[in-house]
Parts: sequence; structure tokens; C-alpha cells
Amino acid sequence: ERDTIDLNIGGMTCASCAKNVEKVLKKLEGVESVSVNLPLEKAHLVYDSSLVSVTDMKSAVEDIGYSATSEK
Ligand code: 9UX
Repeated sequence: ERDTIDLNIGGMTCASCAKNVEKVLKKLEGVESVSVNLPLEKAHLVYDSSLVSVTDMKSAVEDIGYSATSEK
């Protein structure tokens, strides 16, 4: 099932931070597209919910030192 989510990302202070977050999320199996908005501190993702969970995405972001939260 294709789904979308917006994650709130904390701790990004420069453009490289945004790239780091984008890169780690794109590596996850099942993540189809990622777009990080640095000033809004958000990441918008399109993903296949049968392959990857929101918890997986948050963990990947947290593992590289940023925070990640979402409504769902
Ligand atoms: Mo930006 Mo993030 O220099 O660790 S890459 S602060």
C-alpha cells in the first residue's frame, strides 16, 4: 500500500544536515521518495507501508542524531 507521511525533524542546522536526513531515509527499502524542508524542519515521504514502517523511518533519523516525530 502506497502511503505518505510528514515527519517533524529536529536538530537540522544546515543544508548538509538536510542532505544527511534525506540520504538515510532514501536508503530504507520501501521508501520511494523523500523531500526534506530545512526551514520547516519537515520531511515528506512517499513509501510502501508493506515494506517499511513509520517507526523504521524515525529510528533511521534518530540513529544519525536528529529527532523525528509524527502525528501518526
Ligand atoms: Mo550541518 Mo549537521 O554542518 O550535523 S551537517 S550541522
